[in-house]
Amino acid sequence: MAVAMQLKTIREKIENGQRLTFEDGMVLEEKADLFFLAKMAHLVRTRKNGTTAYYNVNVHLNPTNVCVYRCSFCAFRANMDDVRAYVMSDDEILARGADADQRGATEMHIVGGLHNKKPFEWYRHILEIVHKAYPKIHLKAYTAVEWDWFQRLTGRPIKDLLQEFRDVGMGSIPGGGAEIFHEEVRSQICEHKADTAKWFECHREAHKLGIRSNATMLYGHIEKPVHRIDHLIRLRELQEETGGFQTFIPLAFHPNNNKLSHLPKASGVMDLRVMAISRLMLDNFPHIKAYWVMLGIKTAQIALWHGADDIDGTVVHEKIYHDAGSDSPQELTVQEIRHLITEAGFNPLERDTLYQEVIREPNQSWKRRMSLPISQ
Ligand code: V47
Repeated sequence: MAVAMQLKTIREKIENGQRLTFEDGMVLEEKADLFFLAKMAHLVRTRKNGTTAYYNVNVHLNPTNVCVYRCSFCAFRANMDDVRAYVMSDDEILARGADADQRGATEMHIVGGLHNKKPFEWYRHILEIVHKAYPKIHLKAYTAVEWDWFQRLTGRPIKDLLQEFRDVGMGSIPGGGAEIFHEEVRSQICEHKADTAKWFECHREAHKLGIRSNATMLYGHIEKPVHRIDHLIRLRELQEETGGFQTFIPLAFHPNNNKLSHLPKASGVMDLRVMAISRLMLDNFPHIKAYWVMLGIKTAQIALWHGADDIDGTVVHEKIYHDAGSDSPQELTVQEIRHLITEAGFNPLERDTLYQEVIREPNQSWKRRMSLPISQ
């Protein structure tokens, strides 16, 4: 079929709310120009989220960078005897909680290395102390790779571990560790850590328990278009089964200080293409996030016109990307975030981790509005 005809068929499917196939995804990757992708992704984005662009007020906590794994893309990890190695004390962790509370953060995003010597109880203890001191802050904690590690440490089913950690304060699961699911790539960039089946088992079990999660895709390294489309379709299939994913976050590979440093950084066009194709293929995901720390502020702003409806949050204390060479600032103020959303032509709306609207009181306190203004 001629390209124009193929794109016309895809356009009609999107306009009629029909699902795109793997082959359609490959046509988008290989034959559609950016303008076509932007137009189509914007249609879907507007259908799902109107002119709203979500953000939140959040703080990151990476309790240790010591990690048993050696993923080739990672600039954050350290060996136990590295000068860069650190392990946060309880006091330092609680100070981060106090900082989050003082900033009015509604979320703490907690992920880190898999420390050679730390028992799984240490990871649970972190949630316990933060939740006890700051119960209002939602703890989005530990990626599937960490849950898999806890299972390896204890020999217990992931479901039990999820329940146990939920009981002490875990609220939802971040989307990291997904990288690229296809074995041809996964075996080359993160051979030893949780495999694709484990990643999906963890998210499936979480969803079955009513725990929401996110999903990511690390692109712009050695993967090919076929691997990206395969990745998106696998996620779409689990979402069809459970409905437990909230947000998809495409993560551009940052090449500094890691074993893939010889690779070039993804271009702005590639960032926007991946964003738009993700919006189009993941028709059952309510949200697509343009993570400004990774994309840079300017690209994140324009990504709102390429399918994204969320730009993450104020993100204080982020380390994983900054260690890998991100030149984004260390944090954005709420005023800056609202300005960049408004300037792009969208309506900023502060959400909590579960996409409930956050209402700020003049006295600095905040509360969650229990129903969303826009039906998903
Ligand atoms: O899994 C690590 C990626 C992820 C590099 O759920 C790198 O809301 C690029 O998952 N270049 C962790 N990427 C971050 C993550 C995340 C971020 C923001 C929001 C959410 C969410 C989740 O970071 C890892 C890996 O894919 N990563 N090193 C690097 N050099």
